[in-house]
Amino acid sequence: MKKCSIKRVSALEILDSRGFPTVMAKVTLEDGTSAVASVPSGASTGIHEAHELRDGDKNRYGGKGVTKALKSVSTISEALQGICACEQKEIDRIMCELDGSENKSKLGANAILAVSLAAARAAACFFGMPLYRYLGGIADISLPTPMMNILNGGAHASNNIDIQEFMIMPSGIEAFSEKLRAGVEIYRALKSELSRHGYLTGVGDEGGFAPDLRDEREAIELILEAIRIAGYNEKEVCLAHDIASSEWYENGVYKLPKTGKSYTTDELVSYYGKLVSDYPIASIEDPLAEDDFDSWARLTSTLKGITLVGDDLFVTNTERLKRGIEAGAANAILIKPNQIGTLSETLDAIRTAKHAHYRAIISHRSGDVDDTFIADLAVATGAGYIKTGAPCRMERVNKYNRLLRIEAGI
Ligand code: 2PG
Ligand code: MG
Repeated sequence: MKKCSIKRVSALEILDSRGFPTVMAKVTLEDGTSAVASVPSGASTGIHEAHELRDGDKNRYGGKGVTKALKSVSTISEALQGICACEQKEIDRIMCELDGSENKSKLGANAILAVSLAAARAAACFFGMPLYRYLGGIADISLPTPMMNILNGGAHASNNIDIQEFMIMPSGIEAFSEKLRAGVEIYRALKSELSRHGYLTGVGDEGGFAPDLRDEREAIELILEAIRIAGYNEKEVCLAHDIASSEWYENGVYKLPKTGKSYTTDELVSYYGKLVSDYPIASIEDPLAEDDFDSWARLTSTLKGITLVGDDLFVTNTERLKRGIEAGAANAILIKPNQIGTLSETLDAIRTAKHAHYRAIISHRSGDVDDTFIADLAVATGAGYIKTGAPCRMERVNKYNRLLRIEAGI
């Protein structure tokens, strides 16, 4: 038995940032090294995501308990005994085979991913390496630009705004710490601006403000004003949105649940054209529904120069991504490890994207955890961008703080 072989895997039901149960797994190696990893959970989930196994017992956490997933981890523990923790592909292959389903519905992607990530972390600890170094090798380090969601709407807030995310992207600023500082200063300026206009400054699920506003244009204008007040310009900081439009889509029509407006696909395409010509918007995520590859392709050839990010469209799934590349749908993919359920498949999707010159943006979930794995993943893969919320609420800020430590080498 090698010292780095897996001795046992255990798991615990912990809570995510919304107070819902989630899975933490602990991988212990033969030499006594151990590491834990926890998995996040989405609210605006794509229908093609890997399955998150929940108990469904309404008497416990309203059905959201994960004790079945904990049982899966016990099954996984037996299957992984004696496997070297640095054999990530083998570990992930064994778990997928053990599950045997299309979408990890038998063991649960939440159980499988927690183990997959904890195994990688245990291997990094075993070798005494920082996680990003273990995952990325000796390549030069490049820190990602944060895409900070400073105003929340859609499924992440109970305000009257249908667009899910209003992000700022300090891509025109050099160092990560300075990008972060710009984000924080703009966030603070936005808070003052909102108060000055008499709006509430409570926050949504991802730490962005969540006031009732006149409409999305007012939200954008308040953010642009905050950028200016904080002393930055549009070359340094631009805007990005996650529309999360699959949440609106019903029988060929986009019906906005909060405002009651409705759009056809064509109307929505021209709406985006107008928005990007009126405002410094660099990136739009999920502008169209998750299965409409044709309209996505049309939008991608129409909105030249704009990053169009497939989240629900691709669900971190290499096969769906390949279909998109073939069709010319989108030019970027959002990477959420829990959409696919293993680290190896996550890395595959990133590799496939890079190969096709699609941008890969590493992302948190709206229900996140006190685990910073995605920060190391963003550095290790040189992804260039990370989406991990506002500089507010510790499950968001912990990723930023981890990146500061990596940048400083501390
Ligand atoms: C998204 C994510 C993260 P959720 O849609 O991109 O911001 O939200 O985790 O609710 O799917
Ligand atoms: Mg999204």
